Amino acid sequence: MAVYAVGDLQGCLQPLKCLLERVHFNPAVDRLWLVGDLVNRGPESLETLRFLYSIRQSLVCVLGNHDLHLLAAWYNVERLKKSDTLREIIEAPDADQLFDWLRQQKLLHYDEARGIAMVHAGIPPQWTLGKALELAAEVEEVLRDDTRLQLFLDGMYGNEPNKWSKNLTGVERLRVITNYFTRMRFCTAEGKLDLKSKEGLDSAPKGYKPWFAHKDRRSRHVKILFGHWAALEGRVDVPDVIGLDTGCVWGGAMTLYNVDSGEFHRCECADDGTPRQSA
Ligand SMILES: [Mn+2]
Repeated sequence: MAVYAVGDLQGCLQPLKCLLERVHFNPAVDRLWLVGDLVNRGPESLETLRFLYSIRQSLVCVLGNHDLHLLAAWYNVERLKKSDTLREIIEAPDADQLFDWLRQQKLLHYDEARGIAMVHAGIPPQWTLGKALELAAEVEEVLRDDTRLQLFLDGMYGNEPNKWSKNLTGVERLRVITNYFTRMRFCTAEGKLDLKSKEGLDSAPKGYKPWFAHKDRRSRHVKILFGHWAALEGRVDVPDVIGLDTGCVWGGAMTLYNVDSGEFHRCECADDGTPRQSA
């Protein structure tokens, strides 16, 4: 049995299949971990979700900002923007099944035996892994709760509050937790978020750093796999923090990481999300 983790798919199904063929992925024995942003922007969001659903017994997924946006658009189609490529999913005959599966997924996964966590954007410096798991579970519970889900999705958008406080309640509390796990790039050592800066490392305002670069980060003793930040191109330079988004949907590559051996594989992505011949 092998465990493979793959970066942001964003509806690019062919590069995913290229990677799975490369490692002879066998869903009967192997496991596939996904860092989220399964859909949107790429050419085959609906087919990607259908494929993932078909191998759901072999998957561990965490949700990204685009996945949550899809859930919100499912409840309120007005949420769709021009650049979104999600309408085909909402209008699909099997949409209910796909949504029910999607909302069962986590924001933070921790494999205790391996000592490895997986999250879409990151874990803010002021949270231990234990705290992060506890707060991720609060949002995961709401995602599965029919009576509270829509209220959360309607209130999910926004950049405030920009810092965690244990006194936060209701949708503000859920919003800041969700922003840390699914949208964060830069923050201060105390975990104050900057959600406005562009992706480039030189765009951080004074006092802000990539979430993983704060040296007293309280989750630093755990290995963390994450996606979301294509501009890093996988270059993180912090031991035990592995960035897997290599910008497939932007004409970059899709990256697969063998969680146990540490080996990387890449399939190059053309602008339309189809794999190019690659070494
Ligand atoms: Mn993302």
